[in-house]
Amino acid sequence: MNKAFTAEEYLALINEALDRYVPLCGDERDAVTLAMRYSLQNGGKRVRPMLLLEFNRICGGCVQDALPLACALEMIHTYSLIHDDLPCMDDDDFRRGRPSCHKQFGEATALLAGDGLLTLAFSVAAGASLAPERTLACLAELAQAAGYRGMIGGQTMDLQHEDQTIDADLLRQTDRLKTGQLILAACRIGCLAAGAAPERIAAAETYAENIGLAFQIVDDLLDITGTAEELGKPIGSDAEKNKSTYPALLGLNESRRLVRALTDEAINALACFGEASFLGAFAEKLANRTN
Ligand code: GRG
Repeated sequence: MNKAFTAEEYLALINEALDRYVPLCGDERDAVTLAMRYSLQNGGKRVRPMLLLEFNRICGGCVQDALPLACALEMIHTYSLIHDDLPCMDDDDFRRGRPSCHKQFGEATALLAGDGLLTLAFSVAAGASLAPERTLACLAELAQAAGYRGMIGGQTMDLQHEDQTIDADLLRQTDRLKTGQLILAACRIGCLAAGAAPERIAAAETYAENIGLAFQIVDDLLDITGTAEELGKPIGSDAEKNKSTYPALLGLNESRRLVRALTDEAINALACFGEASFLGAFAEKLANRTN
């Protein structure tokens, strides 16, 4: 297996590569480039690229080969956050303690910055130096996860149910797409890029589905029990927007119990990888995060 990385090492690698992919030089000092960089470098946790790189590593892949795919996924995630904050969507003024992209650059530039990141993601991913059939499989995976049957599908369901109380099943279906698909894509692409065996891909899916749902429940919990300082945005926005959330439907204690059970399930799925301590600790870290 290739050399192990710490979360800090992955973070530095990802941030440096993202910086390189959206350079600031000469003619590129335009508002859209500035807005793309502003949102990409917003102190995000880089959850998705780290998952991708670590699954790739434990399946025998090389970090430098998978790095373009990891950055592409983070660009798609960042585009989704820029568009999600727009007035026509969630209308949020703050993201990670700073004005959201449209507050800083205006709506038209924010819209274009999101579009720019989405399209750049595919160009960067296509440049991954893997066997062509692996690159193609990863591109298809990215498109599916981000698309109308994936994250956009989840966002659509979310908008359809605005100001309605929905049951936990429908909430779960929405989040499985809206939040879950990019997390699933991270784990699957990591495996696909390394040519992993089907049983390992299946185990990565089980891990992803469990941490994906736990991630969303923690997000809902933090909007009630977190602090504005740590989250970088005001708390209580779900209740203010009348959103159906796990704590609202199931209560705080049951939501916390569910996060624990999902995290345990995710960790159990790692057995077939042998040494997977990073991913076990990562699942715990996500369950206990404060931002
Ligand atoms: C607009 C096409 C389109 C999609 C938006 C992802 C999404 C769909 C909306 C975001 C709404 C939201 C807050 C969902 C909760 C889970 C989530 C994706 C949180 C943000 O991800 P983090 O915590 O963010 O990984 P950082 O800032 O760390 O990158």
